[in-house]
Amino acid sequence: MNDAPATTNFSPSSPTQALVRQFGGNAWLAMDLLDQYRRDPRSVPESWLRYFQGLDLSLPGSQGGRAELEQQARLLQLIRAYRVRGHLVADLDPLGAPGPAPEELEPASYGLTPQDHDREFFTNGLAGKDRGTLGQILEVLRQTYCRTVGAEYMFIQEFERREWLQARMEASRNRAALDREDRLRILAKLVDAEGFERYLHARYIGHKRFSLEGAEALIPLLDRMLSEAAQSGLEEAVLGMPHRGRLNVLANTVGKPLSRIFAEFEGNLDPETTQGSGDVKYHLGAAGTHRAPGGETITVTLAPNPSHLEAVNPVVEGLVRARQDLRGDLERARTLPILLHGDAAFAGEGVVAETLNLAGLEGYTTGGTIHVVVNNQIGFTTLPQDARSSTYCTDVARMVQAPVLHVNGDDPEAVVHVAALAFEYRQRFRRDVVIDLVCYRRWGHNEGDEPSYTQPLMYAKIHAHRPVAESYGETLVREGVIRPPERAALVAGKLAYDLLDAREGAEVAILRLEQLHPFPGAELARALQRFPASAERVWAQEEPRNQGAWEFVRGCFLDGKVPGSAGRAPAYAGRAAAAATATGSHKAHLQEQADVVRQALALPGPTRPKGGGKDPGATV
Ligand SMILES: Cc1ncc(C[n+]2csc(CCOP(=O)(O)OP(=O)(O)O)c2C)c(N)n1
Repeated sequence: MNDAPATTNFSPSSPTQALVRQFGGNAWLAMDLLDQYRRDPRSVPESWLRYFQGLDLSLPGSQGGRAELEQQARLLQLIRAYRVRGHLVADLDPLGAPGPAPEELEPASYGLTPQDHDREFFTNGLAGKDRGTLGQILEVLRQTYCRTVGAEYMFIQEFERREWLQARMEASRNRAALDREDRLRILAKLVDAEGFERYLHARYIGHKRFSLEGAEALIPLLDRMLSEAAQSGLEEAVLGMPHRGRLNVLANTVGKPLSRIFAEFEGNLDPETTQGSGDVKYHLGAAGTHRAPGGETITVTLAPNPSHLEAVNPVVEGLVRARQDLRGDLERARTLPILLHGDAAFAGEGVVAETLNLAGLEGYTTGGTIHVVVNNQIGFTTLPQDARSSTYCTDVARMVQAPVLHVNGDDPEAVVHVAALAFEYRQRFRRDVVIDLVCYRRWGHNEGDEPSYTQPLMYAKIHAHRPVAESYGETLVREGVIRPPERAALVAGKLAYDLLDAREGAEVAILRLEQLHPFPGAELARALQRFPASAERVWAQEEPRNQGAWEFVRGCFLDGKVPGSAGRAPAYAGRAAAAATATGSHKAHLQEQADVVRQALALPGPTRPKGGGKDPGATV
């Protein structure tokens, strides 16, 4: 834009609008020149002098024109304020509402009033457009920066990285484009995450498992990140993580067989630990294969770690660096380090900063680490305000100019969006990036602690808060993605896993009843309220009909211990009555087991053995 156009080709209703219409994305350059022209007409090149004279000879003295220009400048400041500080009012905490908007995010602070709502401004490329009304501009900004994703990236000095993130986030409004299959996969991962913890909770009462509950979105997050990596042809991801959710990641991300995890609960104690504390299972590593929806695979390795929080970080970097060097992966594009952290540990442990500091050093770099902070807003019994001086637990990462994507763990679609964005950023720029998964901790630090003693208010909220699998499932029902389950299968013990495995395509909800005494009648009634009154209910068990919990559960329904069930008991799906606990033939046992699953899920299959099957006489 060296020379001005020969003529103005419009009627100049206002100088700003005139320049925006004529120059589009370059209008700001013309505005700068106009500014100069106003101060001293002789300071601009001859062609521009003529151009501005042709535009409107009265402009330099025109009060209306000056006010308009100033307003435009303030509007650009407002856009910048949202990009810098929008995260402060984003809806990030599943347990609370965002705080009030600071003054610098109020349009009024920029002289803009509701009357300006439909007025068009120059935006300089917001969401890929150069112009928009104030209403449209605010909508883009609030959707992108103030919903369930909060982005900190404007401190990045490198223009290209900042622009790339900005363009990606604003064009998508920080939301993933997901089809039905994607959404079903997210739901399945949430259900797997929750189901795993619930099973351990009931089966190994009082055992430490450092539950992931409250942060179940971590499982779809890792699923999406690893799927992106597999689709991009990466060979391996090496993970390092602390105790929180480790068993869940081993089971649902790395694919460690459940039988091995359960075996470790049943007695494998580490003789090295104090009094054989049973912590060994939180220190073990494992390797497995992740399969993306399209079938692509990637090796996933979880590094073993000691109890010392964050000590595994440089170890993972070393493992990755060695693998990259051995593979001749000089671009550091085929092996990906992923580090998981707790919020208190990320802010408090010096080794975090030390490891971040290695990221850009030629001798140590691994081409960018993706950090995921499982931010349950508490460290043991310490709340954030007593644990750190920074606003966010992730602030240390700003030291290396890593962008930070805060995301509400109760919005799994936003979570998978930031997972994909972080991966794409890492691959493109080979730099560290941080996801702050804001969530909560449903139980105590470990399952032996009672957190209500120290955090009564927080835990009153948590007790009333629904698991994300439930709320997301309801969202999908409401949006017509899935139909509400027509029928519910009640089940106890490990049969639930056989049902979950076989459930695909069946419109059956599986309710695990993991406590039989005292009978949780009120809780069960609440769970059953989610289904239509006409929905069929089935009690499924592995034991023969005259054994197991069937008679007891049936009695509880008939005796009115399940409010609202009006004496209506579930039907029976299981084996026929028998004197022995099992047939004695492995083959026959497996056939029977498959039949129990089919009955419970109302799937087509062979006729049931005489005396077994659903019990239509259960309704009274
Ligand atoms: C280096 C080190 N310091 C202290 C501890 C003791 N410790 C174990 S868990 C924990 C709290 C961790 O909180 P956070 O990082 O938020 O993780 P969360 O358990 O909440 O997921 C502490 C201080 C430790 N294991 N290692």
